[in-house]
Amino acid sequence: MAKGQKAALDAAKYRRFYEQMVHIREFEEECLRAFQRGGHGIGGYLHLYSGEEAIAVGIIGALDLSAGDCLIGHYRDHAYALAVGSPPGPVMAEICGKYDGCSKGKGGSMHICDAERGFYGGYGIVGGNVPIALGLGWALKYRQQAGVAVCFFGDGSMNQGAFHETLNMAQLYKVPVLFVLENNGYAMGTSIERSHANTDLTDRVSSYNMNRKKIDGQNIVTVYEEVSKIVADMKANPAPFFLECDTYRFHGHGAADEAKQTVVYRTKAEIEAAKANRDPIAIAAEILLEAGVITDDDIVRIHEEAVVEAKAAMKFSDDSPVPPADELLKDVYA
Ligand SMILES: Cc1ncc(C[n+]2csc(CCOP(=O)(O)OP(=O)(O)O)c2C)c(N)n1
Repeated sequence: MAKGQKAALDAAKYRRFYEQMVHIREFEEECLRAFQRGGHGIGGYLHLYSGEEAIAVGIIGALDLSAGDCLIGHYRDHAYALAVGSPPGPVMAEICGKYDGCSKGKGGSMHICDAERGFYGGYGIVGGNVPIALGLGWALKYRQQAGVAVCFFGDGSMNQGAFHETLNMAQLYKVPVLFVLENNGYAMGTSIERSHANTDLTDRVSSYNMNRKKIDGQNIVTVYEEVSKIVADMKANPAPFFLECDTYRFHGHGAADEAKQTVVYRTKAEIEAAKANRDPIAIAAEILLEAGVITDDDIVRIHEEAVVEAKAAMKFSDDSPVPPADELLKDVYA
């Protein structure tokens, strides 16, 4: 649905989606501030999802996690955890390397996980989660469960050999994996023009004879409605699907390149234009206000609640101890 179009929307559902997007945004802004001021334990990696929230929220909102649907992410993974309903405190504590984190502080920002809620984790190796998603989908098929496995990845993954082996096998064996390309235009500082011989990335998978579509990843209504249809079809006739979501990331690749991104690979004007015209939260606000789903007061209240929740998550993390030394080798498999 385009901006400005009136539609009857499920008010409770879309209010919830809007809240989730704002909560994810504020949670990550709190992470960035903590990274920049230091002292909270966020060292090394911190990859923020700001600008891409409608994808995680719309897609996860279209799944039935309690009935077997599941997902695996890549390293830009905080939003997936929050969207499946992981409590923000343990997610923040994990990002900060604390003992009350969802992986006891051993995973960090790139490895948030909540298998009980169907989220099989973030993944630090670019493209490494793609064959694992095939295994998740295969398990559903093998057990004759009517679910789908969702795999989120960026355009960088599409230049890995394992990506192409996985798509070929998924289509050959009709494994119900929804492959979700979050195309934000860059892999670290490399634009798709500099790394893909064919920049039409949906067209790139045509050789696998797989159902595929490209959508606007900034519009929560589009994402939710399209994915609801796709998932219903995948459950009726198990087969994989490739979905390209056109999106943009507002921050640097990681918090560490926040300051130098505009010197190295993109202009400040490009980022500012995306923030002004392609912010999924602003787009949702406009659509939902017009549809009468939320009010201006709701917007203010939701934002304030999100700020309070993010600060409480950081306090939870700050109050948590660092993992004790005798934990170092526990739960470590490789
Ligand atoms: C196998 C492998 N090679 C290189 C890296 C270093 N690396 C980390 S993120 C990244 C870029 C990935 O970009 P993309 O898949 O487009 O995801 P985005 O950051 O845009 O969400 C690279 C090359 C890695 N983590 N794994």
